[in-house]
Amino acid sequence: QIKPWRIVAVRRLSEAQLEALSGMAEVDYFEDVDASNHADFMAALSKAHGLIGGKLKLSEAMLAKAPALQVVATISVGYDHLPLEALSRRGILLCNTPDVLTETTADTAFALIMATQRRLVELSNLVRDGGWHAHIGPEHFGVDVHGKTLGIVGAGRIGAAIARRGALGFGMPILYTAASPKPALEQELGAQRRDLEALLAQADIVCLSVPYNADTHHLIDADALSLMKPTAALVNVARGKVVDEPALIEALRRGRIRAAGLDVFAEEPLPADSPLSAMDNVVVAPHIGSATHETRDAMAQLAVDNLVGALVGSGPLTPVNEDVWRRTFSEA
Ligand code: 8YV
Repeated sequence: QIKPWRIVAVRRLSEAQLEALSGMAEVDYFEDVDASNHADFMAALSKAHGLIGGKLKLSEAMLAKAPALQVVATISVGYDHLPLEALSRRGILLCNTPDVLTETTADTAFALIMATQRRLVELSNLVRDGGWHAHIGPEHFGVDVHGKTLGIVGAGRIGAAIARRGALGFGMPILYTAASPKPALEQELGAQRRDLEALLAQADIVCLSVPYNADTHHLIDADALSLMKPTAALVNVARGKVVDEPALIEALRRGRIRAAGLDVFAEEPLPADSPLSAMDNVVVAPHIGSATHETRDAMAQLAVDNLVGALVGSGPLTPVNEDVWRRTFSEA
């Protein structure tokens, strides 16, 4: 049976999802792409109509070598790793996977908030290292989560879910930044909108959940950190480059802020010699925001549904550059 479509798939698809794609297209599947198989990947991409994968970096130079490409379905809600403007110029549809990961990522943010406030990793290591000799005293105490002021930088879907956990679960007053007011959060949670400077000065825990783009690059820099309370903690489930990492390291070293809980970093994987890995008041996680079995499967399924829907013409579920879909596909 001649299959009209060629698809390149990179990591994270289940057998069932791969079968669904193979039923309607020739699929070149790569468990991962690195220097050892990049030439094979580019050869496959040069013939591909669709590309699906998780956090796959696609440069404009790579795009230029994919003349038949029509749809890119990223298995992620963030798409800062993809050249959106170049894709749109080429009339290539980009789809992402919002919503299905919102609650899991908000759970991750709260796991970091709890671990950071209560020094969980540091004290777990103390027990493991045989350091628990006597009664745990003030030198090992953490600080409360309940009742503390939670500042959400970026009250989008994920930020709102974090705010709900804080307000409804832990009785936390909520401050938030957003391009426009969020009446639902204000009515439901009593959340109050602040500009960034005011939020940083008033929050006990500052949680970053903004998309990464030119406007949010190094949004949290040395000046921003200097506005925070010395007793405050910074939690980041957005993107590493939203924070000026050297400035954060300096602020932590000098005690300008008390602690940090980080799931994302300027360079990933985080270099083993990063000071962030060696500080007791910093909890680090390997970008596991959406990394549960259930959620990653739902994300991959949504990406498959996006890709198939766009190619067969029934339409994507969650397009990013929807105008491309309207302009290029729906008139086809
Ligand atoms: C993972 C994320 O990086 O969805 C995003 O934007 O950052 C995380 O969910 C993604 O799942 C990788 O595919």
